[in-house]
Amino acid sequence: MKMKPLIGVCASHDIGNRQFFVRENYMESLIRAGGIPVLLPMNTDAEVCRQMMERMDALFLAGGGDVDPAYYHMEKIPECGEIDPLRDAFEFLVLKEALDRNLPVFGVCRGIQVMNVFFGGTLIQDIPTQAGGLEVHQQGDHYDLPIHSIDLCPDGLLAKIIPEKKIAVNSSHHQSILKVADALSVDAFSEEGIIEAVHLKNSEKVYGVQFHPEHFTYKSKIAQSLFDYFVSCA
Ligand SMILES: [Mn+2]
Repeated sequence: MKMKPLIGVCASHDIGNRQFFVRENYMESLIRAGGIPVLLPMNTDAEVCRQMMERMDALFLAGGGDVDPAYYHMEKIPECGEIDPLRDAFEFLVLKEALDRNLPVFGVCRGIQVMNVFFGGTLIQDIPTQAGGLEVHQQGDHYDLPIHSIDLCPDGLLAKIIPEKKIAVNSSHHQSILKVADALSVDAFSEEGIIEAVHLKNSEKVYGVQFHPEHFTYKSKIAQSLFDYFVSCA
């Protein structure tokens, strides 16, 4: 039987309790898609990160806290969340290693933001403060229910994976992309113009979404298809 691809997963970090952790539904969605997800332990040893990605077939960037605005050359505003220097440093290291190897990369929520900052874009540090008080992007609970819709750009990668013009999504983010990196192309917007999906211009296997499809995959083919497509690229 064909060996299933190994999907390196950048997960979360409980700094106080010194634990790495990951939401089960990310792992379930990746397994359902035919991959074997592997939690990557955060570290900043460049050689360890290089060898880690040498063994992986794809990189998955999960949701989490805010990227240090220093990475996009902006002052941190008080409404920006707590930052995690280890997670930031680690994810930028493994993302570079993955791209150097032409591996598929899929980013969710913080993942799309890490991707945009990596390629030179900037972020809205707090949507309620910096984007006119929009509250709809933080639904708080019931993450397997949609809270807003997004419009898929007709020629975008997302529209290729999901053959729809508009889909309903959940939302659990207080940050989003401000300036899109030149290397990235926007694939979906919310009604108010919040960027909800991007992909790398010269690659159809590097992409990210601002919503959380992992909460829907148990019941939605559309949500699962984002993971299926990713693993099929690996
Ligand atoms: Mn949203």
